[in-house]
Amino acid sequence: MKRIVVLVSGNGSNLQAILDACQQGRINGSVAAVFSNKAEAFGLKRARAAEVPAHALAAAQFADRAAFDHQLMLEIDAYAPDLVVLAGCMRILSAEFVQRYAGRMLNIHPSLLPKYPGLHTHRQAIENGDEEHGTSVHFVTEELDGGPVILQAKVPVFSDDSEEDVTARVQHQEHAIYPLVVSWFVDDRLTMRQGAAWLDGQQLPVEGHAFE
Ligand code: NHR
Ligand code: GAR
Repeated sequence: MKRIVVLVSGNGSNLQAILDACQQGRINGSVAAVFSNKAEAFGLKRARAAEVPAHALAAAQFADRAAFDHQLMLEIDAYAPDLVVLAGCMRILSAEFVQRYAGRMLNIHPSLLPKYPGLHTHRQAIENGDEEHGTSVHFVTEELDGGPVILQAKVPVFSDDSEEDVTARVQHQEHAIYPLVVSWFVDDRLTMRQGAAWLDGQQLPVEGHAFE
């Protein structure tokens, strides 16, 4: 059984989708531990409810970013993960951290990358009058939200949508695609090579896998 460590900062609904998929056998692995940079993150409660070890590390208790990331790596490595999953992790990770888990760290970002890296993606999609928005699962590299895309899901944006409407529509898709991509990884179908994502030995296009 492959071991997954999940990093959250907040609600943890994507963590929940992954926990559920593991429990239901849709992911052939288990969540070994959950870490948060916010002690109050609801994701930690979800982990404990699933009897998964849950840890909070407060950035304020470390001298600098390097010290925080170093401690986080030490604690993650104690669980010997095959895969590190960022699920609403709102803290930017250092190059050292990214290199340690290169090729075995995934993120879900709420936009159709390369559009809208960074924060406030739903607001930007609405303000720009986009008719289409979505979410992307990608390998994490040193370039923020710039690693190779594995899978995207698209949603429509309607003219009278609020930011909450769009967020809910996007998150509904996230809960379907993130467990699927994690299952590909734990089944050894997915790798990162030459700066690209590969599924079943095929290099994926820049927008990720396209379902037939
Ligand atoms: N780290 C690296 N190196 N590469 C990525 O692609 C990363 C990453 C860490 C997190 C998630 C990302 C997203 O999906 C992610 C991808 C936070 C911010 C941000 O600006 C931006 C992107 C993402 C996550 N955070 C503020 C910051 O200044 C918030 C302050 C804080 O708590 O750290 O870091 O959108
Ligand atoms: C998700 O929609 C994820 O795409 C986004 O935050 C939400 C977390 O929800 N990630 C980012 O914005 C990263 N900067 P969750 O905690 O309920 O999984």
